[in-house]
Amino acid sequence: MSETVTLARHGQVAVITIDNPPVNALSHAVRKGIGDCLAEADGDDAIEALVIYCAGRTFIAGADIREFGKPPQSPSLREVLAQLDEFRKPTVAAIHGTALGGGLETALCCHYRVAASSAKLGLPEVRLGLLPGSGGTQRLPRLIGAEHALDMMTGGKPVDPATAMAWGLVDACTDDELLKTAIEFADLKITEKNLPRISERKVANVEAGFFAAYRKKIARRTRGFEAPERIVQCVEAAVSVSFADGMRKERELFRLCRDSSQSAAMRHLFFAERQVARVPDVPKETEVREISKIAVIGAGTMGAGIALSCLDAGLDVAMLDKDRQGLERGRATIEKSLAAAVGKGRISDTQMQARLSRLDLIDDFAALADADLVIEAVFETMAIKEEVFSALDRVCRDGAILASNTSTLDIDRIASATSRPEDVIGLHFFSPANIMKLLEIVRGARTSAEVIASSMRFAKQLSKIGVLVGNCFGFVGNRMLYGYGRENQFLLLEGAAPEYIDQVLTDWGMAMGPNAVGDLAGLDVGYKVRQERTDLPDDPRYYRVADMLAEQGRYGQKTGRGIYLYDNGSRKPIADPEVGEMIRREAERLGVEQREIGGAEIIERCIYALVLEGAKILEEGFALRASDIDVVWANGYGFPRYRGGPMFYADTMGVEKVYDAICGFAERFGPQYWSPSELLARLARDGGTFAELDKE
Ligand code: T1G
Repeated sequence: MSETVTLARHGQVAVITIDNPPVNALSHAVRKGIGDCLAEADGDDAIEALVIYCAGRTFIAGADIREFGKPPQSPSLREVLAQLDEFRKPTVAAIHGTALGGGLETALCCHYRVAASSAKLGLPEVRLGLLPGSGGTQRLPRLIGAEHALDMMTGGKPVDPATAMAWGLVDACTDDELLKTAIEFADLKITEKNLPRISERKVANVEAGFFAAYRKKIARRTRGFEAPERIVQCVEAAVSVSFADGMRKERELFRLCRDSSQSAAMRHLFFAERQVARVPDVPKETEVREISKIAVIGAGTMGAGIALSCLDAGLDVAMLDKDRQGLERGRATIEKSLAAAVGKGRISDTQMQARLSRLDLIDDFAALADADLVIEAVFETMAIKEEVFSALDRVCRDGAILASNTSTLDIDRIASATSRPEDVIGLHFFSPANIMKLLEIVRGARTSAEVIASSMRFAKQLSKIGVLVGNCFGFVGNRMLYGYGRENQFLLLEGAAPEYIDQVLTDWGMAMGPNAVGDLAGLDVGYKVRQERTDLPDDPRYYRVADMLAEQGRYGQKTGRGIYLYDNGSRKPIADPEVGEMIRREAERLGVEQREIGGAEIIERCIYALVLEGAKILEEGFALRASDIDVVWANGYGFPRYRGGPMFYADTMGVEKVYDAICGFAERFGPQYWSPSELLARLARDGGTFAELDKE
């Protein structure tokens, strides 16, 4: 018995307790400890039943992801779970917190499962580019049927105990004293003659054509992603071959996933999304300010979305707009979104009403006096923002945090409109603000460590991923987006059809193509930003197509026409031959020669433009780590998680290969946009990677 895993007797029932903070991951010590305790319990006749329990905040949250890529250490999880599966005496898993991955697989090897009503149970391996590799793909469908099992494993979402009870995944649910309940449950099973062993069951009947239909159902959301298809193959084996053969199939496919670049990319993001919270000059013990009263200035799309995000997090929100109609529109936007969530069963009507009861509509700045945090979301015009911040400076209490949701404007200039620049910060939300997980936290030159730490914690309060970025134009995400969008625009002039560019990039893994994104966001938005800029390249081709469309009032979905057409309110883009002809004529006028362009060139020019700008951002110190840049693009711009983010992708392709391609583009298209950064040249020359750079 070790410190990490102990065995204690409670009458005839013994309890194995795992204590491996922070999430009881199945490290080597835990696996060995469980195996030793099972052997001891098996040999002790005074023990008639067994409970597996975890100390701390959660049941086992899975295999220890940090052990991946290292030499395997015996016993493997499969060996320990085989020992548990064959255990002769009744075994009960007592589940609280999150029983995930190998944790749920451990519970599935027990005869029974008792869960706290607040627990969550899931097999989220797919989110790491993996599949449940310790029997989960074989046991889960035997217990809850093929469809529920596939939904859980290909989606990766955990279920609550009520659902789990309904599906037969847990045998009892309790509101309190979980361990006591589990021991009593085990006690009652001591005389049970036919202990239910999942490995001996069959999967409930599956209709002919089920798997073909299921593959069709998930095809769109899993395109290019290997793990989901392999999970389907495992469940097909669970239905068609013996348990032992199914386990062999699972092992074979698990190894393919584990050793794939897709899984390496997703494990990279898993840790990168936790690393963002570490800011070298803002130590963990930095004092944070209590944030419970929020004020949002501006009730437009972004302001209402930000207010809703705060309401969803249980905060009180005062939303201010200069006119009553604007306020009512903002409230209506929030109500509509909440009603849609009720309709989808995401929240109850009571929860919707509770959120609305915490929303206060105000039209007087004086009402902001007691706000802990004010988030400005007014027009993207510096003059207006300076006016707002000067007013906030006059009315807000000392210690209030004053944040701007600006997506590009200079935080230092906004801060200079106040007498308290140390309390000013950028909180750049991504639309829709209540859905997108990314929050760019923009530090100004004088933003205090306390305000940064408070903002990082605020991101967690909203269940968002807060990435600290520097105050350059466009910060990190949008600054990189300009290069990506620029190449799309040039490719249009050079003869690539918008729908072809979008198809190539979505097949590559982007959630949406750049042209569909432009129509979704509104071509007028980018147009207005470009009108405000004084540093645009002296190049008539630069965003010329987007400007032409905006000047014709073709803003995109909001006007029914953008680069695509949209049939009365539909969001489905339809290619518009008129636009194709317009681009051709403009290319001719600009002297741009049109030609056939292959998919590889489209991907390299758009994605390497991201890598090049990301390297410059790192070099200039506007991002703390290359992995932070990956987190921004995976959570704010639909970059495929199974490619790890632009910088991880460059490492995967080989930095030298990317550098050579960029130098080739510089020769072909001129150095104006493709002059390689010093950092990129150095990494290419020394055979370095962005991952190693982050460790320096
Ligand atoms: N292994 C190692 N470390 C882990 C870990 C894991 N499975 N899960 C979390 N951590 C660390 C995390 O890096 C962070 O460390 C700290 O714990 C707190 O995490 C065999 C092969 C459990 C819902 O995918 O979803 O089992 O930054 O900040 O927000 O078939 O962690 O403090 O140093 O996320 O409260 C399957 C992954 C693995 C679950 C808690 N399991 N974890 O969330 O805290 S593969 C998973 C989570 C597997 C089997 C297969 C979440 C959480 P640090 P946190 P949280």
